[in-house]
Amino acid sequence: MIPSDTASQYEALTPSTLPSRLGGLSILTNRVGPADSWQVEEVGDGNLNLVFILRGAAGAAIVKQALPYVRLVGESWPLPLKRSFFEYNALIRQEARDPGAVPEVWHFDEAQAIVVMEFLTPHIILRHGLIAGKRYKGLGERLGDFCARTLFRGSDLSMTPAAKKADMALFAGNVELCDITENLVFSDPYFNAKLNHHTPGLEGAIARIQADMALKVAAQHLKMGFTSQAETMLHGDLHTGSIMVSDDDIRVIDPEFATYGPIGFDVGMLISNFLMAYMSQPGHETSAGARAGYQDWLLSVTAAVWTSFEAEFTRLWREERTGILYQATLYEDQGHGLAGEIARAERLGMIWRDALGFCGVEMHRRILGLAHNADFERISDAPTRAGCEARALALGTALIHGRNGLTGIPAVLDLARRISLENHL
Ligand code: SR1
Ligand code: MG
Repeated sequence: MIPSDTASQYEALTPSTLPSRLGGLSILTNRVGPADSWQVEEVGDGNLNLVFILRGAAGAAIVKQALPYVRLVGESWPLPLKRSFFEYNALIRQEARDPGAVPEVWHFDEAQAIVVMEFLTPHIILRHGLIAGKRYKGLGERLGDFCARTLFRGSDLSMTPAAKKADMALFAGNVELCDITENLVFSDPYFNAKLNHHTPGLEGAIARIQADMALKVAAQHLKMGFTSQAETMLHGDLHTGSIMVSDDDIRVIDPEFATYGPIGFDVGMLISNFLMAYMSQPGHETSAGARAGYQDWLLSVTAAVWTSFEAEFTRLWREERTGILYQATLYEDQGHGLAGEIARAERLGMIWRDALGFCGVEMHRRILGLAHNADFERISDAPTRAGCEARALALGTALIHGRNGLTGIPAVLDLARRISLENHL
């Protein structure tokens, strides 16, 4: 059942109250040690929640608690605690659909909007690693597999109609977080919205975007896809800040924006964030061209996300197509396996075109809207930052306009390489 908000019982944790409030949880005392050994640190640097690292005599844990408002903005923007319920439900489904991809969930308290999870160490947020110029083996491949498994297995290609419809109904309750995406991603960048902000020097690039009527039409076509193509359970906020990495492990975190939506949404958001990391690199290099090799690596990761997604989606299509869509009874069982393959290729083409559009709007909103990316924000020299951001904006526009004509990932990489050499201020 979708919870109503239980704000009357709710109380935000603090490092000093956490041991007395959670010290009775046997899952924590068993795995972390007795509460009198706990040391607690609040480390949340995201836009919405409290995140505590809890260390004790026997181990460590993460305690994540939703706040009743948007942390980035403050109490003037209330946000329901029930997002924690959607995060918990998404995490357990992602674990079932792609075992080992997300942190292990140890405990969920709906009234207090708390999820207690495994502490990932020595992991860091992927975005921080990309800013530092670190490479991670198998990164794009693992993330492409994650997208294919969670998106295929959460859809009518795989689930029973009853289970899929029940999950659609459940995640349809995540209204307020969808509302954030609907406004911040698909509308705000295309007019002078109240919460927008930008690097000085981008005014010309912004004027071009906001005067581009075809772009405003395309953004709303994409928004309609997001609101109405209830194809699968999305992560809903799959950027490089929602991924934790170590040298030999990759995990996806923070699915509180989970909702039913188009398969291409998560794939497009993810690719977008790698392409923004690519465009931001000149702002992080210590001498001109020092990050060129690293930029090539980022493009290879971008390519691997798509090619691995495509390959794993294809495998699942051939081996696990147990849902009500494109049934084997219509194709393979009639000796029409070729039709099944044509249907798969056409479906992947639709996902690809959707993904390119979502990729473009994500680029625009991370530079023009409320919530920016550290990839650009950490560039201290404003003219350099503006130059990098203007190239990313131009790439976003080209992807949205060109989404029906860009026939494969090599064409996208060529476009990114070309725009990275141009001045778009
Ligand atoms: C008000 S929340 C802004 C952004 O932070 C989250 O991580 C999502 O990306 C959201 O759009
Ligand atoms: Mg998040």
